[in-house]
Amino acid sequence: MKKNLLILLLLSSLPFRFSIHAEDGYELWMRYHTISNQPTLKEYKKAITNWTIKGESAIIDAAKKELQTGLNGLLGNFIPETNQLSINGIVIAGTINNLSDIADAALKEKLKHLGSEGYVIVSGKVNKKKAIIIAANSDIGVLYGVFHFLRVLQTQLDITGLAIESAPKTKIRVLNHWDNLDRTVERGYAGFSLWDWHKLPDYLYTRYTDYARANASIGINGTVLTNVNANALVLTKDYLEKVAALAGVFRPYGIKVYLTARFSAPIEIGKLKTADPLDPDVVWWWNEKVKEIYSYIPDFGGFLVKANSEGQPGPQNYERSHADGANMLADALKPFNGIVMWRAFVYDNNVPEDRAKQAYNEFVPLDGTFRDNVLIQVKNGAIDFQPREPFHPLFGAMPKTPEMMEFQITQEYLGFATHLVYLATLFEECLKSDTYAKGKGSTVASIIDGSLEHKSLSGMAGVSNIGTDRNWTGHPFGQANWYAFGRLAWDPYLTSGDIANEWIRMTFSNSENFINTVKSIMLASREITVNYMTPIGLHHIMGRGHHFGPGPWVSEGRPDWTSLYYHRADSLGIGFDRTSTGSDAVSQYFPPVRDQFENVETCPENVLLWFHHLPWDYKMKSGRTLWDEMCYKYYAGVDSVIWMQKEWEKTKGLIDNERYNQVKTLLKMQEKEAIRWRDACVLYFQTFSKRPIPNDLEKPEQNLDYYINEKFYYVP
Ligand code: GCW
Repeated sequence: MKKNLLILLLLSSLPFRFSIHAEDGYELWMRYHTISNQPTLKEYKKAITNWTIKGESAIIDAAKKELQTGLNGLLGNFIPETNQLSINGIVIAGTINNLSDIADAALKEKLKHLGSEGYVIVSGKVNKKKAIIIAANSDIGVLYGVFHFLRVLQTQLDITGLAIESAPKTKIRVLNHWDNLDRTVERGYAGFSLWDWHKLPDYLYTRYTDYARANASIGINGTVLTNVNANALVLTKDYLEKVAALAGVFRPYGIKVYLTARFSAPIEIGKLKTADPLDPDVVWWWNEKVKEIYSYIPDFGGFLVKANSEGQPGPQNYERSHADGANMLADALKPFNGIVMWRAFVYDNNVPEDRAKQAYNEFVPLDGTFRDNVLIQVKNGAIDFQPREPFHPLFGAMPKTPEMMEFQITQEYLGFATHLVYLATLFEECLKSDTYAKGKGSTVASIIDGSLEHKSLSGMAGVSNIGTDRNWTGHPFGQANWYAFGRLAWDPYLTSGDIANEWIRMTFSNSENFINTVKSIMLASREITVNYMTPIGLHHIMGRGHHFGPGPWVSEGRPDWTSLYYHRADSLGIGFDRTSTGSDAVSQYFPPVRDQFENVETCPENVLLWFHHLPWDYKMKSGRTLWDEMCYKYYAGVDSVIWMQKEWEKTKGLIDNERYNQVKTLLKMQEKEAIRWRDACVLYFQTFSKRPIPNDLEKPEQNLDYYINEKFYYVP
């Protein structure tokens, strides 16, 4: 006993507090390790001596636990809970009702504008003693406020004059898990599904709670547990009991559970002959099913539906529209305040139309016909989560319907979990895009947060990158994408730089040196990936099916699943003509965006080949030919991965060796894969351009056949 004490004392007196366990990334951005900056620590210790959270509920209990754990960890010693309000340095949290004795008029006034999830954090005085007050209109606001306050400490901000007000700008902030009931995860690269259906409802891993904590800490308030390529089984009694158990774990963190509804469920598990949304028996069946779901999960969020897309059943199987299908489910959910998130990701291989145009063509005519508890969930781009896509033309084109964003956090098309790609810059680029739907300033952000058309329903979904890997996301930097998604769902106007700054500080270190280096890697990483995968607007040229690595030669199967369909390279040139002389997809954008894309002179070069088929010797702004420019981009991509490695090496010793080495190894792998991308693409496109790789660039080591014949087995 004495010996143990001695070891503990010794450890706590070390200049940095090394944790006993390895830095395996499990703690995400909620590490709460003791602040190593001594002046800051001293200042915080003076300002925070005690804490109290008023109120009683499961959410308040969660807030208490978090604040206690966070303060103890960050300040390096036990910070007691107290009932005594006349002490200096107390942190007081609660709903405004529970704080009515101490809250002044100004505070009450502020909260009036912050809604049910917002909060304020202010430095003030209570009984003439210095205090920090975290106040909200509801318990969940208190929990969000507590997380924000801990973030302030984790990022080592000044806490002397706190005056923070925050409220989410979107209402539905959900992760979409493409998790199957057998625990495989579609497009999942971080192990298996977190949901251990076999052991549910009885066995509840602490990981479920940590999942909820992590989400709540960034304001995520919902989770769709199951794959959009849905299995009706999850709607049966046995599974609903399991879902209810998970909902019970998530509830104290303000996270609602949603499920994917397989449109043919009435046939598959209901023994009906049809799933026609206008058939009275089908309507009855869904009404009963929804009632049953709410008997298990009283705060069930609703359904996410992928219908008539990539082989999924839907209303069109019965000659009904997407609105008929969505409304039928919406009516069943309405009495319980449930919602339907109906996906716009639809395209048909029997339709000769440019795939990029199909969602718009199908949905725009339906604007105004959806129930008020339906949101249309639109992917950021019209094709499919490519490294770079122009924003989806549907944004702003359905003014009478709430449109929510679907981003993909999991890196299906961006190198899986071996590539460091900070996606916040991609998200930001899309959110900031001006659709001109109602003139200048009609940004995508203003559409999905509902402000442009004064919508009360709004939301953002992120296809999750989380799995059973110890560090949750496979690549340690995958955590940043989960984090950034949550922060942007809360406030789509945040910048990727500010988010990176927060995340680095909380996840790794507050050392300015470290932050600057790592932030520059993160902010550059997405463009680097675009360069070695799909520069100048190329898209969908990944390996067949699994989408791992390059596959510009993929040519068999349904046309819109081939690469040839997208790059259209021939002896004359390359690119998909989507101007008025081609598929005319540009016409789906509002002017002046339409004209900007239509005109080869004004079309941004980073999406040039998305909209134009251009000759190999087309003159780029750099003065180079298109062919040369393409080569330089591919080579620059690889060179930049080497640059990322050199930068990362500068951080050795600034953080723990475990994560340092892990990232180092992954960057090496990324280099290898970037070279494969570069060489395979340059060699393949060269068969059309018939031009040499510019002299100052090294020649590929392998020939094209080598890359075409490479086999990858059991790619996740
Ligand atoms: O990106 C594609 C994926 C599919 C996915 C589909 C979708 C869930 O390759 O795996 O299916 O999009 O978003 O529905």
